[in-house]
Order: sequence, then C-alpha cells, then structure tokens
Amino acid sequence: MSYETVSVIGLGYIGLPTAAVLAARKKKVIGVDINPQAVETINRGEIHIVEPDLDIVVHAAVSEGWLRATTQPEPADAFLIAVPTPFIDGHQPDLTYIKAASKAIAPVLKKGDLVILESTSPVGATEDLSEWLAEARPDLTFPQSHGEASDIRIAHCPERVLPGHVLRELVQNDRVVGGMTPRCSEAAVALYKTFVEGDCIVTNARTAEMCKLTENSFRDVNIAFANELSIICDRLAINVWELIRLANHHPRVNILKPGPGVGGHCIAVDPWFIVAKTPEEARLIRTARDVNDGKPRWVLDKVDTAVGKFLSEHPSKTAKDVTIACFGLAFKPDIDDLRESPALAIAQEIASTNPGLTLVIEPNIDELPAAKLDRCELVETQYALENADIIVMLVDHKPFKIIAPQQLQGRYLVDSRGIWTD
Ligand code: SAJ
Repeated sequence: MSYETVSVIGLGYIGLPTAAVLAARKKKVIGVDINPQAVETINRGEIHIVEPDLDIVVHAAVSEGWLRATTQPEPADAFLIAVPTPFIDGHQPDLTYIKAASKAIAPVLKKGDLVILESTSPVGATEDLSEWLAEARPDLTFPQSHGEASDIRIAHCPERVLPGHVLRELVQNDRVVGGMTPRCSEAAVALYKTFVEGDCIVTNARTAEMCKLTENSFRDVNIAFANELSIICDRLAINVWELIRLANHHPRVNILKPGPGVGGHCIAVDPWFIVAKTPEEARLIRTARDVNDGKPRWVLDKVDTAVGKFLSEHPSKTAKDVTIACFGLAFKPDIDDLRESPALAIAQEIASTNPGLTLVIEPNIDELPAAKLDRCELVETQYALENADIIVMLVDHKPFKIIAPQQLQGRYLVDSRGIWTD
C-alpha cells in the first residue's frame, strides 16, 4: 500500500503539524480547512498557530511544493480527519465538525481510499463517520456492511502529542491504530509508518477511541487527587508540595502536581466523553472533573482571605486601595495558549470583583485578549512585585521560578502552583 497523495482535513494544532511532517517525507499533501485566512497563511509558507519549529517545517514543505492548502476537498489516496470535538450543553460530545468533514470529503472518495479519524472522539464516533460516508456515497461499500471486502477502509488513530512538543512526539510516540476491520488497520499502519518511528499498535476502532479518552482521564484523575490533597493539606497545615515529593519517593507512587485547576482543550474535555456514554458507571471520572473544575473557586476564596487579612492589618486602607497581581494566564507553563485556562478565569473573576487595581503578568503574550480582561493592566514582573499587595501565582512559567524570595517579602501570597512555597 502506498499513499502518494494524502489529504489532511482540519489544519489546527494537530492537522497542520501532521500535514507538514507527511510533506517532509515527500508525500503530496493537500491540507483542507474551512478557514480561508488559515489556508492563505499556510500557502504563503507561514503558520497561524503557535508551536515550536512548525514555521520552519511548514515553510519548507510549501516552498518545495509538497504541501498546499485549500478550502475545498480534492481527491487523494488517504484522508486524515483532525477537526475539533468540543462538548455542548450538559457535557455532551459535539460531533458536528466530524460530520461536516465527512460530508465534505464524501464526493471525492474513490474505491481503495483510506479514511482515518484522528480527532479525539467518544466511543462509536468512527462507526458514525463511516455511516455518514456510506449515506453520502451509496455507490461505494464500507466496512460496517462489507467488512474486509469494502471499497473504503476506515480507522481511528487518536493523536496523543503534547502541545509544545508536537513535532517530536508526532514522530517518536507510539500510535494506537484501530481499524474497523484488520485490513483497515493494516492500511492505516502503512500510512503512519511513513513518518512514525514509534510502534504502531493495532486494535479495533472502539478500543482506540476509548484508549485516548482513558489516557487523558487517567491524568485528570491523578491531578484531581493532587488537587484534593492540596485542599486537605491546607486544612491540616501541611505543605502539600513537600508531602507529594515525599510520597513520590515510594517506587510505586507518582502523584502529579496540584494547581489552580485543569485547563486546555483535552484533559478538561475528554473525560466527559466517557461520562456522557456511561453516566451511571463513570463515577470516579466524573468526580475528578468536578474536583478539578472546583479548584479555581477554592483559589479565589484564598484570595478573598488574603485581602481580608491585608485589610485587617492595614486599618487605614479600604478595598479600593488593594492591588492584586495575577502571575500567569496561560493554561499551562511556558506556552501562550489561553484557551480554557483556569488562570485566565481566576484573573477575570478577580478583576471583576476587586474594586482596587488588578495587575496581570504573562510573559508569553504582548497584549491582553480583547474584552476578556478590560479591567486589568498587563505589566512586567518587576512592576508587579513592587506594586502589588497580594500576589496570586497561577502559572509556573520559567521566569517566575527565578524570582528571589526577598522580592516577595511583605506581600500576601496565594501560590496555587507551589513554586514559592515548595
Ligand atoms: N496540570 C496540573 N498538574 C500537573 C500536570 C498538569 O494541574 O501535574 C494541568 C496543566 O496546568 C493544564 C492541564 O493540567 O492546565 C493539562 O495539561 P497537560 O500538560 O497535562 O496536558 P495537555 O492538555 O497539554 O495535553 C494532554 C496530553 N495527554 C496526556 O499527557 C495523557 C497529550 O499527550 C495529549 O495529546 C493531549 O492532552 C490531547 O491532545 O489530548
């Protein structure tokens, strides 16, 4: 099986790096995205997302003619779908983008083509995709009705790369490949083997879907355990950071780190796909989500307590005189991504309730997102350290870790990441 032309549908954080890596292996890659600005940017050899070194790889792929972007699907030998799967009201998975992608590629499908769903999906989504394709193309046969003899092969191969390390992890990580039939898996493995150095491990589509959800739920449950410990330790006057460090010396214990909550578009979302399918059974997974979603409120209560202490120790001051500095807005350290960030939500809430000045320090952005933080000032670290009464540590960015303890003296600290109280 050889795939000379590969189409990647959805040129976002996963689709664009995957398209670029395939193009670097001298596959003709047609990238498809509904956003014309993204398409234009890519065709200029530039990128519209932030990911280390991606600009260089995309620039080379476009200028050498291996990668081209378009808004309209074109015929190809393999189609790789990497569109978003958010949730809607009540934490139900929203498959609208997968459905739209399947409707868009159906007209250009031909006998022998391979279709891979990479988007993180609830169990059963690959079968749904195959059904939508079959409805649109009654002249072709699909695995759900024709098994190994089908004209089109369908597989799920979830992406598992870590933002910030995407190009390395795309190549080095093992891949779980879940075909709707063994032949579908074999076809998908042949494609991934063109750029994956890790193992391609074969299973069925439903197990592959559940595997991705399991990985992110495992991390969510572990972080929820750490977050719950931080709340318990606060009650019991124990330093949770020291406690976790000590416990992790045990050869079979590995507790992750507490924080202000879990952000991003993966770990805070994917566990809900399991809960939505099996609400009665997924009790621990749901509780972990609730614990992590509740952590920003707990941090805000700590800020209120700090403000109360400050005012009782400075009787000449009123709430209007209190300056609060929020260190970090991104959803995790050393990135500029503010999507679903608990730090951003906390800073917004502080800014909307604090009658005094709210300062924000985020070394990875140049301006505050419009309308989101209109009552805040984006300032440099030094200015915040000199002017803040209350310091709220929200994201453990590298530049914050080197702040000397004497620079924090006399300030009221709420350190949700434990970088100054470790
Ligand atoms: N976090 C903590 N404590 C920790 C680790 C993380 O509070 O000890 C928080 C982070 O601050 C952040 C959130 O969790 O707010 C998620 O960050 P992350 O680094 O754990 O994960 P993501 O969302 O950037 O990427 C995850 C990865 N999944 C796993 O590690 C199992 C990645 O491999 C997946 O490809 C990605 O989700 C995805 O696309 O699903």
